[in-house]
Amino acid sequence: MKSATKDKTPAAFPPNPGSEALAAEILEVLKYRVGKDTTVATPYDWLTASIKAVRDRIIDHWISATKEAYEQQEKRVYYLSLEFLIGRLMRDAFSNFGLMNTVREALASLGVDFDVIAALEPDAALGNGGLGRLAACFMESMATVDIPAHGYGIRYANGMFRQEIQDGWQVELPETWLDHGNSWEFERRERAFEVGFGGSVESVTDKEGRLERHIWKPGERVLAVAYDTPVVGWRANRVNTLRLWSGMPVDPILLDKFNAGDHIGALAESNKADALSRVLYPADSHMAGQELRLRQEYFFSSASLQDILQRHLSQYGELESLPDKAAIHLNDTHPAIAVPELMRLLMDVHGMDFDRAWSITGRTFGYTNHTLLPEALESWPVPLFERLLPRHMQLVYAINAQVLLEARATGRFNDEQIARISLIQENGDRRVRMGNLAFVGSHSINGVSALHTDLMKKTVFADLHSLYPGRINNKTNGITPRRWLFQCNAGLTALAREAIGDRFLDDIEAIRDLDGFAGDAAFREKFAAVKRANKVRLAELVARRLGIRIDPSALFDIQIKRIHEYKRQLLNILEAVALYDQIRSHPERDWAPRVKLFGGKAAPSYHNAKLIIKLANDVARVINGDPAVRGLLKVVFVPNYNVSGAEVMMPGADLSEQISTAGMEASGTGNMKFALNGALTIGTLDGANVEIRERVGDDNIFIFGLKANEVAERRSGGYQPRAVIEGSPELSQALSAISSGVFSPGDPDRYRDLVSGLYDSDWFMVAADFDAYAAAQRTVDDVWRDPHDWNARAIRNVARVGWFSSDRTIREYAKDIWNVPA
Ligand code: 26V
Repeated sequence: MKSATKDKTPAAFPPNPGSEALAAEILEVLKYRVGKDTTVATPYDWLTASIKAVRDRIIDHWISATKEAYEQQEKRVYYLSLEFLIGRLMRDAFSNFGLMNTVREALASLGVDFDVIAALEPDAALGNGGLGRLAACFMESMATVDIPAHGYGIRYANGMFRQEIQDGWQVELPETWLDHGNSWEFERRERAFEVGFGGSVESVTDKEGRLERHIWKPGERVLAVAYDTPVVGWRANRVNTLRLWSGMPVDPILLDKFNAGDHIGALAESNKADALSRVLYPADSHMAGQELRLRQEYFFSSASLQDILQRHLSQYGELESLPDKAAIHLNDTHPAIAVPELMRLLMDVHGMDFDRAWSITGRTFGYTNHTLLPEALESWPVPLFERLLPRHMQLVYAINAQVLLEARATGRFNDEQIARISLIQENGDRRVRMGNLAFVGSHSINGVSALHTDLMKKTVFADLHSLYPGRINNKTNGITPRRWLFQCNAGLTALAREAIGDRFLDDIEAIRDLDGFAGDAAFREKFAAVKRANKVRLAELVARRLGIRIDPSALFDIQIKRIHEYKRQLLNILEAVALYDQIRSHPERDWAPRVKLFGGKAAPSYHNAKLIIKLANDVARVINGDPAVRGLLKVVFVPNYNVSGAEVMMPGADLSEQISTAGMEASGTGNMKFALNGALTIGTLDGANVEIRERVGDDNIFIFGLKANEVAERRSGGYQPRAVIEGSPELSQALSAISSGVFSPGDPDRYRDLVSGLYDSDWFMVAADFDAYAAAQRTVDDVWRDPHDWNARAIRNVARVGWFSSDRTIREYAKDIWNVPA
């Protein structure tokens, strides 16, 4: 038997060819695979040649890892996710392979600047935000801790939209990341599976008329074609596969229709297939109920399961052992349709009975919940579900019957509770609850922070938790230190190596050794110099993109994440307005110069979120144009925030804004990235902030505001925001400035709904937390005025957040959920 912990391979990179040999390889690729010589090669050609030259070296490791998993009959992990927000891959792969400097030198010897071509690589923005980025960090960590794993998702031709700000408003433009090809991927035409939709279900009976099995006869079929991208772990310990499906028509053109003159109809199937992998839905907070979205979910879940079963069958020849050899993980409910799909494949295609299939299914799946927001919980109208997936509808009913039978048998649940356990929501229109489906089909259901997991047990899943106690468990999120420290912050990485040696490169928790240096004046100086260089880099980005000059000696206060009311960018903007007013009223005071930076995308249909972006830009325009606060306060909205933007913004931050309404942010992962790069957090006791405070210590974080239970109490106990606002002169003043058109001259009504929303309901407790937030910001100013103190606290943050590594998170999944060695 293999031990639960893998033998630690020695900390070394694969053999390095040296820059001369690598330069020769790049030239060879340029000539024979790009078809160019150096005199005509464009920067894109150099990018392609560099990637492919290194990719060739990766392939050997990729093949050997795959072979080894096969020969050793290792259990594999399959991570099903509708989103993988991987960003750029070149730095990741080169640096994990230990070839970063070699490639840089090789290119320099050919007269090519690595940074110039690196900037040309498009972000693979195949995700919305936290959930998608977590999937990307997990893929890298699974390769690093040596787990044989495959990620499965969709190869969207258009990922997350590109955000432009026009006259302060968000405008969405399509992002065509594949325009110059994608040198990382391998198309696998031979790896294609048919996926059906619609049609009808036939029952087959035996000679005695007993039901033998069901056969689904879909009315439509499409092909899912695989595209594979290698995922390189740290020191190339292992190379895993991210397999993304692309939709293709079964028949590219219906010739009979074409010949009959129906040229549009002849291409209809082709267009339908294409639509499946055309766009990523850009909303992460509202369940829109679009048919195409359900089609996408089934498309990739079905193709992935067919692939998994085919691999298992070809290796083991039977399916009983599936749970011992495969752990299939559902990243939120988006692939929850995989539960009835596996049941269908086991029963209808492979002839198992319900009980056998149900036992295998439950032992194979695990499910992670990423949000408690009721409007984000997926449910599909029964009529739509039934029309698109008639056989799955039958199976959902069959599963539901089984679950409700179990629940009733306990004698512990009343009708109301039974109704909440049911997979079918019966009040209003009938809907299939995907969260309940994922829950009952999995042996493990996990939350993403301690607080969130606790709330899952008490709220959405209270009844299911009572029926199946022990299934819910916590796995606090993490981030990969390779991308979020080594690559994005070379300065801090070098400084840490100089101070504490290289151990933290392989075990990020060893960065704890920096803690002692918080009291070392010389080290603090060097640390401050690194931070300053990162702020200069960020200031250059702001100058380049916006033509705004920001002073790197000011406090850089940053809130970057999706725009959502619960994340409370509005609270931050209101504080900026109040501070602006204060500085104007008391110019003689010793104000700490501050730059407030914002970045983030709003779902295109999310009206208030888009209005918040406009407000941030309106406020920025007025404040930045007012000589009375020059040098003391600036506000900047950085357009098109994405992974590459984060890689510059995180290291350049002094203050990290993590100010969601307590109980609403499942975890947050930006909070971890900031802290690891030496920013102090101002935040509520929400999500993983709670655990960050436990680790960095109360003195090294600025916590304010209502706690989750207090928010719940206020909401149920007649919270009156109007009275709260009237009791806060600063907030009243800020709101009346906004209402009177100070920031929207000529259109004073622009923010009427936003402001009246605060007075009349304030669901997100902006008013309730405002004074505490403003006071915490003044404490921040006080600490900032003492740079020694500030830097010491920042160093302690870096030293103490190694635990929030996705390596640690993945090892917990491996041990507690997947039962694989790591
Ligand atoms: C939900 C929905 C709802 C239906 C429409 C499309 C759609 C797309 C995505 C989502 C998922 C939103 C959930 C999410 O991103 N949660 C975030 O997960 C992070 C990783 O666990 C966590 O750190 C953040 O706190 C949490 O908001």
